[in-house]
Amino acid sequence: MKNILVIGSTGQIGSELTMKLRHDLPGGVTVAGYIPGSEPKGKLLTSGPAEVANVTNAQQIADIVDKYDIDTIYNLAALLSATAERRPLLAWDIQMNGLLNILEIAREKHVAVFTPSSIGSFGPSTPHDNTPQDTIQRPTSMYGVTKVATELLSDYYYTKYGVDTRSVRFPGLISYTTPPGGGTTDYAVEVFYAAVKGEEFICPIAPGTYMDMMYMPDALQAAVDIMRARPQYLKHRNSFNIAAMSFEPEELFAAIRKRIPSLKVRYQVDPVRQAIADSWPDRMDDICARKEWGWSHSYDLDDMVDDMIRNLRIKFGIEDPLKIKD
Ligand code: AKB
Repeated sequence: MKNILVIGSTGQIGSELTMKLRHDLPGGVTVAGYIPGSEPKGKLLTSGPAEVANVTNAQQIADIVDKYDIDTIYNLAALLSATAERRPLLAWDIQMNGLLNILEIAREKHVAVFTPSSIGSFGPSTPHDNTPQDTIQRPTSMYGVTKVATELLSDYYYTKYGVDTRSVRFPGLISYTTPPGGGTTDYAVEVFYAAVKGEEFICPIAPGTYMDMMYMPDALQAAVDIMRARPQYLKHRNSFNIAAMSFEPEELFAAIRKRIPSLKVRYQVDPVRQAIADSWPDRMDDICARKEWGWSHSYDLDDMVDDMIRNLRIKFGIEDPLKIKD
């Protein structure tokens, strides 16, 4: 992994993954791929090359691969679960036709491909507790349908053509750099913004709804480590369960209130997001990722809450009230 194209580099994962790859792998080039209207800004723009890279435009992607001698593509272009329910045809176009374009280019030009899967690849008939690596995957959302199909198509290109495809099933990702948009797990990010700014938080997910979650630094490390793993140890490829923490809204709010007691929450459950959340695992079993490529997480709930609050306060120039008292 030396010359890398990150498609979707201005999104929640891409904006941080691009910077990490540039920092951790300085010998090559990491190209920030974006679509017009979501141009990279600041350090993301100044620290390396950027190119328009629309997954639905195969020629555009092929040209970038040739221009920079790309050997690895991180294909992060996707509509998240709630948006995909509103725009299922667009979700299919980006997630499936886009993926097919990338896999064909990868086959012709010998490029490795990472396309994330998700807890969304599971459905109501999947065992919800300790969801095994290999189990029933019958999702009921368009997002889930595309994620299962992504896993299958990526494995197909590996077994049929030898394309080096690898992936992880991300939990809900919590981060402070770029907000997510249109996901079911977004509440677990949005509540931090409300807490730090002293605003009331309207929660779209009902109390008692458990979902897997992960802090962004762990997710980024997983995305790098899986692509650098020794292939002879990989029994699975697309896609590995990875887990870090599982909580329901009240547990998260209690952890935030330990640091910001004034947090106010009102529930206004969104039926679309709630139905999706109810169909997803409560917690996944990630033993295969641990055994096959040494996956382990660093952040638990308390570490993550501390770091999120500290960084959002810096981002918004808000003093820590406890520090002021000292
Ligand atoms: C979503 O909520 O749609 C995503 C995911 C878990 O894949 N964050």
